[in-house]
Amino acid sequence: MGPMRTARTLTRVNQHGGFDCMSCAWPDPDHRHAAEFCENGAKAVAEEATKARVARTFFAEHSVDDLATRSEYWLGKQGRLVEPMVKRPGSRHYEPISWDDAFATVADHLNRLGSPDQAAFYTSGRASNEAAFVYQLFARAFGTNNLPDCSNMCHESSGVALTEAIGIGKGTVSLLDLHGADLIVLAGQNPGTNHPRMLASLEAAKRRGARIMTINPLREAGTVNFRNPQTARGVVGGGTDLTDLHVPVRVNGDHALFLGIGRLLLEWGAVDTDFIEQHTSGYEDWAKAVREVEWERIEQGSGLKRDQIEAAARMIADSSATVWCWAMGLTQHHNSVAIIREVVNLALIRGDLGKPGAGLCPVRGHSNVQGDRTMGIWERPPAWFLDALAGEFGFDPPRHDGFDTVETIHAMAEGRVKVFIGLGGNFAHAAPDTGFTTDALKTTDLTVQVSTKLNRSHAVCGQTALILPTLGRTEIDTQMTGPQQVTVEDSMSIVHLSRGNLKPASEHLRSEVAIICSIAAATLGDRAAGVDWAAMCGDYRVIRHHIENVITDFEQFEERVNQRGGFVLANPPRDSRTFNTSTGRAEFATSALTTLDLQPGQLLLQTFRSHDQFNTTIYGLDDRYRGIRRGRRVVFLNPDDINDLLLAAGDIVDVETVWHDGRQRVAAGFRIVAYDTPRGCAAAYYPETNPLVPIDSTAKESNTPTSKSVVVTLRRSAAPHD
Ligand SMILES: Nc1nc2c(c(=O)[nH]1)N[C@H]1C(S)=C(S)[C@@H](COP(=O)(O)OP(=O)(O)OC[C@H]3O[C@@H](n4cnc5c(=O)[nH]c(N)nc54)[C@H](O)[C@@H]3O)O[C@H]1N2
Ligand SMILES: Nc1nc2c(c(=O)[nH]1)N[C@H]1C(S)=C(S)[C@@H](COP(=O)(O)OP(=O)(O)OC[C@H]3O[C@@H](n4cnc5c(=O)[nH]c(N)nc54)[C@H](O)[C@@H]3O)O[C@H]1N2
Ligand SMILES: [Mo]
Repeated sequence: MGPMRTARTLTRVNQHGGFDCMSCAWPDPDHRHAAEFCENGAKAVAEEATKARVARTFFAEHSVDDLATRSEYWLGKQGRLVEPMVKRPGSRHYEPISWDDAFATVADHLNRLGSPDQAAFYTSGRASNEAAFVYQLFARAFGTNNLPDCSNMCHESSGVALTEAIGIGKGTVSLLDLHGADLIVLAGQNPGTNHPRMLASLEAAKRRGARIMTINPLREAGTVNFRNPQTARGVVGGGTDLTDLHVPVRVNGDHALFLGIGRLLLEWGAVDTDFIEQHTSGYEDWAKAVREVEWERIEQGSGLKRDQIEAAARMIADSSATVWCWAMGLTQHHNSVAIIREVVNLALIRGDLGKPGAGLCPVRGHSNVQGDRTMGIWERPPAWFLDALAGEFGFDPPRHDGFDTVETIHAMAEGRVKVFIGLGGNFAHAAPDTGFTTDALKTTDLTVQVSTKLNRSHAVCGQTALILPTLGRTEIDTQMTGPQQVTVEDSMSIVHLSRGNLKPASEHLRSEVAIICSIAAATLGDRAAGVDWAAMCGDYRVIRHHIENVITDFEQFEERVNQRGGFVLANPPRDSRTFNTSTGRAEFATSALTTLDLQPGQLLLQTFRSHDQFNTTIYGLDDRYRGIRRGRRVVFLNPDDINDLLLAAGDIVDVETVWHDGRQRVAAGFRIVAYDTPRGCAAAYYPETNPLVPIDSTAKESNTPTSKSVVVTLRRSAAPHD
């Protein structure tokens, strides 16, 4: 970025009057440091503020077929997109197009569809509240609820489980709770890499006497050898252990583990009977079922010995207030909703809701993924939301459910969705079953990507394809009424402002809000006459005013969000132990234990992130916390499994999925790395492994792809290794 630009940019990250770091959704403390960002936040900022540019000559040189063969690392390194580009039917190259012609092209395609449901409007969780609100408004004014988003692949299981259990699809803790906790459980989460600023909170809690338990097939750096991530040296290198107890559960073993813990807590009478009586429903059924689960199944399912489970249960029984944190290690399995409901069950028997220092904490990924959902980016909108939209804007929004991410892919494959629009993200490579998804995207008439940088989704496109380059978070966004600010909601439901301070990467860039409003105006013409797209685009306060009128809890939005630090949305379970469920109580769930039983030679593969990537954006080829240098095609295995398979560390193997639909799914050329992980477990990086995740392998109820439990086999590779 250059030293001056770097200094100017990084000093504004997560500061009052600055921009919200786009690397994760962890909240900012009230008393901020001069450097309220981490190593990986700095990488995310540098990636956006790069001086490299993708000029029109680049597209003349590289066909879409050429781009499709390039790695995400190479694509990302080309720099920022600078002007709108179009790939026309029959052509293999993108060429420049004016903004007005681009908008007219989208409008023309949308208006030619037989039904509005033949279009899908995808959102990645970096979109601001303002962009998300106008985007869903446009989709619904156009006539569809087809609003798939990255959340469908991320915390959807948490949203479903929490809504059923406690009546709100969000976590119930604040930073103060975390700092005041007696015990913090980190299940299926790697904060050292993915939420480094969380480590500072964990350290603060620890200094006040909290204990920390990690539940993970891997001992992840940061929690086992902590160093303040806000110092230059980062996390690794002789620090102290944050973790008091590491529970090496096998991949997908959490349901069995939590049932085992529940059984012990019941046996020991370590339950908060007052809380259970006053605030919950379904306890007796749950307790009866849990008492009946045999220890043999618990041990076999979790991959843990009874004494290991007892140690975990003891730590929970000894805690007066526990914060339960989790992320993708729990949400991306076939039984994720059941797993998360089991976490909630444990929190309920311990009375950990609406109590200081305790609560549920699904740690969100994308910096505004929670806010986007609050703004109505949801394929299954509740009736009250649609009623409020109708009242505010005077049109009839569609009432039937739309498509989520996996349903959208199927609909494209079957020719039921013809136009795909992506507000950010990298659908082609973030979605499961790369081969299937790629074929599906290619059958569409039009794909539109609103993007800051080049990625695979620009190469895997429809007959006509548009790249609409947009401003990033770090950049000054000037509209008719002057510079604009946007708002975001973090993982703990705090809504606050974000304002970029860098000169835009190109004078031709438009903001996401401006792009959506222009497409909407071009498409809808006189339809939805109650919506003034130009007014919203010219002054984002107009959008916030509409949000205030439509969405509960946003009273006096403008005034409150302009207060230092923003404001916290209401959270009934946390604020008053109020539960918006059918019984008005927090609900226990009883779900049968289902385990994935592997045949000899099979392994359970989880696909996760290296320290040098943000989702499909690859910053570098190292993963230094796990000791990996210059390569991403590696597969981590238990040394005994390597022996049993008659292989050796360093061997190159092809990974093949075991699945029942007759399709072959292979990812070739992975180097074996011996690693401390339970028997039968394998791990490899996403998105290189997305070809292995079957499109129909999704979680019950949430339909989330099972990116953390793919049954695979390995065989010696004939492919060259990169
Ligand atoms: N730097 C950086 N920051 C990011 C991101 C990024 O890519 N890079 N991505 C953002 C996004 S969108 C998200 S959703 C979050 C993701 O944050 P994480 O959820 O931390 O991301 P993953 O790398 O998928 O790691 C999942 C963790 O779960 C463990 N795990 C896997 N399977 C199981 C299991 O069956 N049981 C248990 N108990 N554990 C399991 C893995 O070993 C790993 O430690 O981070 C956000 N922040
Ligand atoms: N196998 C496997 N698959 C997974 C996962 C996994 O753990 N394993 N994790 C899943 C999860 S948790 C998630 S959240 C999804 C992520 O899915 P996505 O959100 O779709 O993917 P990203 O890689 O975050 O998107 C990166 C692209 O966003 C664009 N971009 C960046 N900043 C901006 C901006 O400010 N505005 C706009 N308009 N565009 C911008 C850039 O062009 C960049 O290339 O992937 C999911 N897929
Ligand atoms: Mo995510």
